[in-house]
Amino acid sequence: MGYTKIEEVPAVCGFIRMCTDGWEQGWHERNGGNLTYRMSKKDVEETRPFFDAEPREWVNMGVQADNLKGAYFITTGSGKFMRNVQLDAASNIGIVEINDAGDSWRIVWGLAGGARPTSEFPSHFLNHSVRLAATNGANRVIYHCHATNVIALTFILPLDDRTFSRVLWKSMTECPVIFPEGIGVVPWMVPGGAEIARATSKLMTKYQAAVWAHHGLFVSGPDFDTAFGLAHTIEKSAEIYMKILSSGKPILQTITDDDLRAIEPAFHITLNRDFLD
Ligand code: 2HA
Ligand code: ZN
Repeated sequence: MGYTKIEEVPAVCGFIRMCTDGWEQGWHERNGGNLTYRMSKKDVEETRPFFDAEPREWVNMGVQADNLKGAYFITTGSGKFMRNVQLDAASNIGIVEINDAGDSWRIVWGLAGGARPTSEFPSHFLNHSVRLAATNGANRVIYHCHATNVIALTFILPLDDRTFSRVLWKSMTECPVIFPEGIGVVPWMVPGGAEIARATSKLMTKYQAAVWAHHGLFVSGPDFDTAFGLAHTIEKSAEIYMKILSSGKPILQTITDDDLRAIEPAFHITLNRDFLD
């Protein structure tokens, strides 16, 4: 309690840091990518002293979730650049409150000058709902980035969950430990709409992350470190695979399915059986 600036509140500080981290990775050209965080009661109490005297008008989202009625989110702004968040939070990010019907938001802080939440807010919102249910309330972060090598892979691999999961598991040893359930793949779709939101949220009932073909990566997590770490791990594994292919050399050895099975007892994980030979 008693923060002098909203940027000092841990939730806001962590949110801003993640925007900068993503920018520094090269995943957020121009206004690419977006981030949302479902606030805890403590986060809301710590930021409330900075809320506007009058909240702005309610805006219907075109999607609805019972388990997010009355929730508060920190969100990046539509058309805003990740690289600018650290310089001017109030213009580039904001806090929105969800109504009692779970179908509309209103801005209570930030997004100055008539800005609005990210164009992908419907996708983020539905996926918060799905991941909240799938993790018994643990999930708080949804993050979308234009991860370069993940996008590149969607031009040369068949667009199915099994192929992507196996390639990523086998390109870096700790990947199966970090996403043992695998990863989903969404075919090319128009960004920002309810259709991509629904297709993604269907996959996120069983995965922590989904690839958007020719577009980017969509990940979830309980906190900023874990969500960012997941995106970073997936993108790094994709980068290694792209480097292997780009070398033009034949692959002499790889991680086998037996190797994958051998990891299970050591790390107390169970790999998705549908993705093992
Ligand atoms: O420009 O990345 O998917 C923001 C986006 C939309
Ligand atoms: Zn995007």
